[in-house]
Amino acid sequence: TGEASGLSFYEDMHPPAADFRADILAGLSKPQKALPPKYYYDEEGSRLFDAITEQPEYYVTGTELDLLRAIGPELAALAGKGAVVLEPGAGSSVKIRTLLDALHSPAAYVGMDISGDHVRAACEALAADYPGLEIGALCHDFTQALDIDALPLSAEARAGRRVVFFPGSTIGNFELIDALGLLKTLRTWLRDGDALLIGTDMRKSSETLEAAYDDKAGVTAAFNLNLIARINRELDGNIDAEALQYRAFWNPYRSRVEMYLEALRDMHFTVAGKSFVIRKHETIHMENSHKFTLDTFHDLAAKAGLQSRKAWVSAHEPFSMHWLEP
Ligand code: AVI
Repeated sequence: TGEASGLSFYEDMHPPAADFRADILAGLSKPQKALPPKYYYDEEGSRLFDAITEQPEYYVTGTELDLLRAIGPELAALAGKGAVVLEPGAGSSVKIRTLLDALHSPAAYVGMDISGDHVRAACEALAADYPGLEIGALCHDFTQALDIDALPLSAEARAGRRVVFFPGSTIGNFELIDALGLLKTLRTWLRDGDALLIGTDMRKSSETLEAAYDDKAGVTAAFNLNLIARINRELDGNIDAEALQYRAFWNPYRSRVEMYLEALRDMHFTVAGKSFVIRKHETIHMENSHKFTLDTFHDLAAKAGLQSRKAWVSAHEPFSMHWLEP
């Protein structure tokens, strides 16, 4: 435990370091080339993602925030007084503020992220605005086990209901088998009476979905090409980003938007000293964004030992929030 201004604690759980070079080389060596989307988020990538959330076609963020505001009183009633909010992958400060403002005198908030600097800064900013709230920050990879009982929380916070908050439909970016694994991991943080509050985007028309993931201003395309630029810069690569065309399409059979970069011509390139070929029209698979119905998500949650207590669906573009209990 180290002291940090305004924080009750900062703990570094030493998440295993990601191996950018090995992961990128492995992805480029697959028959269907694929890059892990977790590497999108360098400084420029995080800035571009924020810009995506402001595009008129990308309904996801605004819809979820409106829904969260609308259901605030119901969330407060379900959480009761003195809840402890735990947020894996602490991301959007506006969403967590919306939740904290809705709850009846929450006892504590614990933010966690794989980047220690990021989570510490985000939690310190929150602490400055919520001076009475016990706030802790954890450098942790939320796909790994975590013993919540071992956190240095006050006695009051230990007694509070735990509400794990996982907004943004981030769960949709995982392959279903990994989404199930993640739900099972989050399930281990919960005792009887605790809850997982999770946002999931829903199926809708292919037009709406394809526009949301390929905005007119080209921000999502730039977000994808930024990972190519990062590979060229950090791994001494020479991929011609100009010869890659971004494409997003709805796959109804797998209920997901799939994002690709397509080669406009044959290309030979090297990354970290290794040679690769990509043929004209061949693609690099960049990301998936799964879309659910209430039933498909509840089935997945049930497999992870989580039952739906309550679900809310936004009135406009359908997006759902779920209150799940063990
Ligand atoms: C972070 N995640 C929920 C986004 C999504 O909607 O799947 C990532 C994204 N990729 C392109 N646009 C948004």
